[in-house]
This record gives sequence, C-alpha cells and structure tokens, in this order.
Amino acid sequence: MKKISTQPISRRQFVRGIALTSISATVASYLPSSFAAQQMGELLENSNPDVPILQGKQFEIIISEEMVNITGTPTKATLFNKSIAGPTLVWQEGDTVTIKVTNKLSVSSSLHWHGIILPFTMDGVPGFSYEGIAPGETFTYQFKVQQHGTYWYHSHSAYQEQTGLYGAIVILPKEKEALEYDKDFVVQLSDWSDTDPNTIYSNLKKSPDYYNYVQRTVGDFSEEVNEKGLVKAWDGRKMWNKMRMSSRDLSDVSGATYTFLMNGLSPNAHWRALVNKGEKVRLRFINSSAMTFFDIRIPGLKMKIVAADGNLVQPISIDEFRIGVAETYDVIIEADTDKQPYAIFAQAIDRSGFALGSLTSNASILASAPAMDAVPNLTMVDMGMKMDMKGMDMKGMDMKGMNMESMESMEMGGQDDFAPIDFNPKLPQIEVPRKRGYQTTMRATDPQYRLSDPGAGLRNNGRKVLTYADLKNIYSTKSLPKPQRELVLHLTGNMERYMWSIDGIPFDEAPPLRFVYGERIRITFINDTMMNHPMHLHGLWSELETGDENHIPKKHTIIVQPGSKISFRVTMDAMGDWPFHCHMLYHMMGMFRRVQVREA
Ligand SMILES: [Cu+2]
Repeated sequence: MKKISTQPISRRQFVRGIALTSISATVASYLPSSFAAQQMGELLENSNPDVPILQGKQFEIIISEEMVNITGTPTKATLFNKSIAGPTLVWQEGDTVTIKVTNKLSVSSSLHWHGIILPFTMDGVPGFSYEGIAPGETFTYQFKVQQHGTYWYHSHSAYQEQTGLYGAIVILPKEKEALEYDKDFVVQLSDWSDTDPNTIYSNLKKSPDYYNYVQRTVGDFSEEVNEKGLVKAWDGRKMWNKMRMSSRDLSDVSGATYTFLMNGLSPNAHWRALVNKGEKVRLRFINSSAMTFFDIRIPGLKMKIVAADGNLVQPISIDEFRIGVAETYDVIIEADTDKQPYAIFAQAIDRSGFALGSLTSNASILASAPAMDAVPNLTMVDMGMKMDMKGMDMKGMDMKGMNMESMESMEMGGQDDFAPIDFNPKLPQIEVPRKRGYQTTMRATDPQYRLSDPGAGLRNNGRKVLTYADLKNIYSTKSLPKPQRELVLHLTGNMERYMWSIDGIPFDEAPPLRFVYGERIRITFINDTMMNHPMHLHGLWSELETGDENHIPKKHTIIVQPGSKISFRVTMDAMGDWPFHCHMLYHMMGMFRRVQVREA
C-alpha cells in the first residue's frame, strides 16, 4: 500500500482565515502531488491535503468516531481513516484487491462499494451479504476488479453516510482510454449537518417541511378531497395558492441545516485545483450526499462530459449538468488560469446553498461564487398529474388565475388499484403486489418519458444543460439482446407523514423481486411523487433507454424525475441477493426492494 500525501506546506496559509474543515490541524499538507499512477499514464492529483490517496492491492481502513469542525462548531463524525472524505482508493482493473475494514465504533457499521461489479458476498450491505461489521471486528473484502472509472464507497448502516462515511474510488483502465488530459482530480460533493441524522429524520417525520421554508400541501389537499370531495376542497383560489406553494417542493433537507462540501471542504475552506494554463484537466465528480442534488457549472468554461457512472460516453460539450445523489460524471476542461481563477460551482437543486471550489494557477487566488439561480418552481409536468374536470360542478368557482391548460387533467389519489399501464404489449409483465392507501397520497396519472428534460430549475436557462438523452455509450449496443419480461414499479409516498415506498408497500412488508440468472429484464419506474428519486441497483448494470438503441449507456444510479417514467434494461448476470433502492438517505428505509437472482 502506498500512501501519498505530505508536502511540508501547511494548508492553513491557503485558507482565508475561516474555520477549517479539517478534522485536525496537525494534518498539514498541501500541493497536489502527481503520483506514481503516472507510470500507468494516469495523473491523479491529491484533491484535498487531508484526504489521502491510497493505491495498490492491499488496503486497511478503520472506521472511527472523530470530532470535526465544518461550521465552527466541533461536532461528532464517523470517518474512514479519520478523514472527511475518506481516502481515495486507486485500483487497477484486473487486479484482485484485498481491503481489511475494522470497525472502531460502538455500533455496527459496514462498507459498500457503490457501482462495483463483484460477488454479492462482498457487496457490504447488512442483511444482504453479511450482518455488518460488529464493534471491534474486522471484515476482509476481496474481489477481482472488472471495470474502470470513477466510483465511490460508503457505509450502508443507519445514517452513517450522513456523518462522514464516504470516499472515492478511481479505477485505472487495463487498456488506455482514448481520453487526453494532463491532470486528474476527484471532486467529491457531500452535505454535512451538525445535527444528528436521527434528529433530522425525526424532525422530518414530525413535519416534512421542517427544512423547507415553503409548505408542502398537495398531499394535504388530496386528503381533503378524499374527505370532502373535490368541489368543497377546492374553495376558490385557495387550492391554487396551495398548488403554488407546493410547487417549491424540491428538497426535504436543505441548506437550512446542510453545509455543502467539495472534497470535504466547505465553501469557506474552498477546495482548489492547481491548474496551469493550457493543461487539460479531468474532473471526476461524485455526488456522495445523503440528500442533495447539485447543478454544476464552471462559469466561463465549457465542460466535456466523458463518462457517466464510471462508464465512458461519447464526449459532449455542455455548460451545466445536474448530478443526482450517488451518480458520478467525469468531465474534461481546459482553462486559461493565467488570466483568472474559475469557480467550480455546485448549487443545491433548491438553491438553499452551494459547494464551491476553484481552478486556479495560484492557490491564493480564488474564484468567487456566482449568484445562485432563482428557486425553481415545479410545474404540473413535474407532478405528473391530471386534473379530471369532467363531472365537476364548476359553478361559482373563481377560475381567474388558474392555469387551465396544465390543470385540465389532474386526478388526486383515489381508492382504486393502479390502472394497468401498457408500455410495451410485446413484453410479458411481471406481477407484483400493489397497494393504495395511506402510503400513497399522490399518483402520477399522466407520467411521461422526460429523457430530454433537464429538470425543474434548468429548463430554458440559456445554458446548454446535459440530459439523459445526451448520454451515448461509446461502444455499440446494437447486438445486445432485447428484454424478455418487463417489471413496472411505482415510486410512491405520503409526504405529510414522510413515508416512502414502492407500489405503496414499504420494504419491510414487501416480498423480494425474483429473477432467473441470465434473463434480460426491462424495468420501468413511474414516479408518483413530486421528488426526484435516484434509484440504485446493486451488483447489476442498469442500461438506460435513452431513445438511441445503438448506444445505450450503462448506469448504476438512475434519477427518476418527479411525475415521470423511465425505463432501463438489466441482464441478471450476478447470482445472489441485491439491494435495489432510492439513494436518498431518508427515503431509503421504505423505498427499497430485495432483488433475488437464482438459477432457473
Ligand atoms: Cu427517494
């Protein structure tokens, strides 16, 4: 194991007099050190002086509780090897890696390798591959690395991911990628709170809008409709006011409690990438947040997207991209840093704050953050709702100010079962239980594929924004077999009670989803809620249907936009039990399924 770190320059001199993000001021090292990976044609830089880069085949990781000071208030964190983020692990494709993980917490912990293809016994999820790592115990992971690109790892126990248990993985390719760049940085984003995550969750349970300054009311309204009927509940313009208020519903947990970090550093501590004029730079963006989607741009620069979730895509030049929780994107940029520093600006989707860094040729010259965009409004499209005006008594209602076009076909949650939705009559549908009831207060009755929709807050903003429709596998997917069966899953919730589920059934009441080893499945999600859900299937690739059959991109995490539907294909080529869940930390306990792959 090689530990890359210290150059005897205190990073304090680079921090402009504001509370350090570091866990200890004694870890004082700076200046990116191009390291031995260069031998293999790679140029990974030390992203943050306090985040070591570990490279090799043998690794030792210790999980412990430490004090950190992100905001000025010392707070307990759980950390890998005492750093936030955890160490960046550099693997070589084709190697067998061995990682010994010791838990020094007083509670059970775990380490999951996000997006890594491995035997299910090595996946690291309590209740699936093992029972977790007990206090004082060591678990040894060993598996062959069969892929390359940008990934990450995190705890899969309780809310430990929120309190600092995440780190980056960079896997060097066996054969050189057709990418040209001179420098290489991990840009790991996360959301930090000084509040204990158990408290955050209980606050959400008590009041789902606890961290959202605008009230959440559509669900209230549909409950009212159920009780009183639509006409009475309508009450003139009251409903419209409610709809407008609810249209601000973007994040459950916001900058009201979160400080957004880039490579473990707050905007004040300001991460910086030292870049000289003329250098091409690869930035490996990883969203390791518990709950935050970010919209990322580098004002004044184009970014060339070259990989999504670790897999190479046909390069596409854009101004901005949205990264969901758990996704990764690799971009290549070139900046004239002699002229000025450039801000790496990652604003939270609800504009309640941002993570910030600089590309600069001089570590003491930093870019300032641009103004945040306006708070986006969700539209009826985002709600995927229809308003059924037929049979309604319209007399005496004040319709002024109503947007009839978008309201015309909205239907609030009813008592019926889900209407059968026939996406592809040629595919036999997999039967799964579905429930209506208190778990499901919303329902998208007109969900649309929105692959070319950048999402609320990014539409028509004058910038070229990446969409899923832009993601094209660099390899041809023409010869891949067609799916044999289809599984349709509804993402459901009761926002007033902060309950999340799939098909109205939370994880602890749901039977496993059973598949036969080797079969090819089409999975379609319908998002009945007003929130984005980043859906992550462990151990198996999710091949996203973008509309281009010949270049289907492979992902491990797929954002299902509010009120939309989206489809992807999976070859069930890995035996065992696999978690399949929303990666929003506080949605996960309900919006979760066990996937079982077995021999026929
Ligand atoms: Cu979710």
